[in-house]
Amino acid sequence: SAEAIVSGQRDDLENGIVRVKNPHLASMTEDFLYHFDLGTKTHNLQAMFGDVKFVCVGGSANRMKAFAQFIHMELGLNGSDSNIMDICAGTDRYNMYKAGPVLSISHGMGVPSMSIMLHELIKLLHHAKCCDVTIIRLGTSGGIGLEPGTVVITGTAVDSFFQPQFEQVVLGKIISRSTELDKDLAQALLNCGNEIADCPTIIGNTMCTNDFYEGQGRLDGALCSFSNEEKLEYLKKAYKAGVRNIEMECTVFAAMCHSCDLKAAVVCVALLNRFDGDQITTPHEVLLEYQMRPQKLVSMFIKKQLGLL
Ligand code: R2B
Ligand code: URA
Repeated sequence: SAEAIVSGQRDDLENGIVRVKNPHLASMTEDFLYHFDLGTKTHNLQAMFGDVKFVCVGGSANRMKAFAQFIHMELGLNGSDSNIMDICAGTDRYNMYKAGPVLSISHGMGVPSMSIMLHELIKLLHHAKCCDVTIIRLGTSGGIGLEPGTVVITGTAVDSFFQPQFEQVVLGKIISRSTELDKDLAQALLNCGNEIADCPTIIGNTMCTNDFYEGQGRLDGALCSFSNEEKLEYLKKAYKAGVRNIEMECTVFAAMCHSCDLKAAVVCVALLNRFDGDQITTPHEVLLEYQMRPQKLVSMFIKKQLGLL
């Protein structure tokens, strides 16, 4: 890759410390992570985050708070899980919670929101000298040819053309980055899913789009420029390309984590089968149970990694 390892970052590589790929950072006297309201001058990031081994991210602030409370309980940590505070309380852009070695953060909806969060998160982990970190996105998605409630662990994150790449416009030019994810991590997560009752789990490709409606071939948005036949043709083409679910962040997540050598995985539950419709009318309680599936799966994985299972 054109992004060379600059001196200093070579040591980080050897120590397993989370790396950044930006030669300008080393010469900054202060780094303020604006959307977290955290900074290298105002906070002792190493003391606050140095022991983090697992970072779990997801779109919704409430769900990521619930996950922090859930994993706090699952890991048998001291103190009440209801005392978990939002570390980013100084801003309402993202919410962040810590339970022992697990950091739980919301990233909002869509690629731009995810990428801003990841720039600041990866720098935070780097400044805190965190080492051997695993990062997992826990999310929701629309399934293609799947029973609703199926958990999809992403094999390959692909764009709307089914390509394993993330394209970003930088200085008026398109930069393309690989969306490779960790194969062993995906397999280990699949094994966890298979051990949990009522948690159908598969590995499949996940398509990332920049819209929930037209961008995902939905007929029920405020605008729609295609027919039902054209929609089904596109979804069938996606299925043939190995795509099993659609969401809105996986490519940038995979690309940024891959660039910084972070072990990464995407675990999303499919809320509906897009061959059967577009609207999500499943009862609230059923949706809540579906959304617990990635959490239970990732909790089992973390407990195994920590030798608690
Ligand atoms: C899944 O769900 C959200 C849209 O409803 C989006 O953030 C995503 O990737
Ligand atoms: N999230 C998405 O992005 N698409 C869906 O269909 C469901 C959840």
